[in-house]
Amino acid sequence: MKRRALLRSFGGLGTLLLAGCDRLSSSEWFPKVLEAGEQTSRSVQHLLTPRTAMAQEFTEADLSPQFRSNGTAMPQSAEYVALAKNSFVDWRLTIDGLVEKPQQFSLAELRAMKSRTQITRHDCVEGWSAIGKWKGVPLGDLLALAKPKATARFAVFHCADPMDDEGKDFYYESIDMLDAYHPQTILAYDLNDKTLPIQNGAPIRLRVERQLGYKHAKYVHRVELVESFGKIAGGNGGYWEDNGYQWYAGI
Ligand SMILES: Nc1nc2c(c(=O)[nH]1)N[C@H]1C(S)=C(S)[C@@H](COP(=O)(O)O)O[C@H]1N2
Ligand SMILES: [Mo]
Repeated sequence: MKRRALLRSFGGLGTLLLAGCDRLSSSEWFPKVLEAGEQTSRSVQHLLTPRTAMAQEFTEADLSPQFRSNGTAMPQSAEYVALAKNSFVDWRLTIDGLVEKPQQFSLAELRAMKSRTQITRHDCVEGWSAIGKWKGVPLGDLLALAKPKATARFAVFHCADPMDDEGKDFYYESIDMLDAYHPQTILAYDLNDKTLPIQNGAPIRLRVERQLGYKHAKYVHRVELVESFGKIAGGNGGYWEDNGYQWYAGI
């Protein structure tokens, strides 16, 4: 009972903070869920941390001469090779799992949707950075169409590139719903004003700008909403996480 009362007053504080933060909206953003009262107290802890801030954006003058490729440069599955051969005309993005309305999108459909363009710096833990211009669909817009269930806590990105010789252990990644709805979290189809090259994740790759390079899943073909990722692959929420890297790779 005590705890609930505390949470309630904390929720009130969140609303107050929110009201005072309207003017900051260009540098910070707040998910709509904050206005929903019931969820406010849970989200207040995010307000008190910098999770809602925008990643730094750069100008054309800052662009790296080229955006290098790291990890997989050409997925080896027969399915991917066939899709690539036909310019991804037959490729589909699936959004499923804990959603009311599972969705499928062709590349043309994604390109016809409202887009976001951002020039950001990519930081790889292997010791290199590059500034690139990304254009794509905000993941939040796609999730809005799929209508996540209340139990959905993470978005899992399933990729087309197998990481083992048997072709079974595919690259994957996951982020929480706060990052999923962040305005700079996009599924990018263009890099530096050109169609995203295969070496950088064609036909679409995740940009989750407040996290390190390995979170930016390339060759994404399925976004699955889950309550926990414990039963997926090694159970740690990502290919590199299963190999000892941090799940939350914030910068
Ligand atoms: N599917 C997939 N996504 C991936 C990787 C990968 O090997 N496969 N490598 C990750 C790592 S470690 C980095 S630094 C970036 C590299 O992106 P780039 O190839 O566009 O430079 O993609 C990330 N996403
Ligand atoms: Mo990386």
